[in-house]
Amino acid sequence: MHTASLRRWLAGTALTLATLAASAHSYKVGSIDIDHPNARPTAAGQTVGGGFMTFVNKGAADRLLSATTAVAASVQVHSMTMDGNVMKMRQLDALELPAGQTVELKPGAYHLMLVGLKAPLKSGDTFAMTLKFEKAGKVVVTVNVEQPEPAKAEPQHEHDHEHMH
Ligand SMILES: [Cu+2]
Repeated sequence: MHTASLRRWLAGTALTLATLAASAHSYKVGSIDIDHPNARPTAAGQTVGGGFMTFVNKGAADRLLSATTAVAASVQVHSMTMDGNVMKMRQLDALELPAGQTVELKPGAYHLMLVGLKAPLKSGDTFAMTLKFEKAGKVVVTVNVEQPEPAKAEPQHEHDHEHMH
């Protein structure tokens, strides 16, 4: 299911991780707080991109059912796990948001995959994304396109990803 352009996207995300800074912004729908929706800039010709944010569920268990945006043909919920040295992505039907828990979407873990980008995402751009939760309902968030700052010290497991490139 994954293509060369996706591999390029992964190469970009392997460098990232620790960021969180300047332009933090957050939203609230029902009992769910949505913190700092962001996406990585993409190269010309790249048709997929990663979307990230943090969900803090202060109420009963809920699920993120879908996400849509005008900048991509579709948005998929993906999980990513290491199977030995092989990074595997899997499309999920929904993202589980357990009661009282925080679920962080970030490179190398759960993420939103923007599929069929209509134009490259440029650092500094923003775009709207509609999130639909099973219980909390719909909310429109603004996604910031950000070039992550280089991590000062990469977590050890990130080095494993280098074998992929
Ligand atoms: Cu993915």
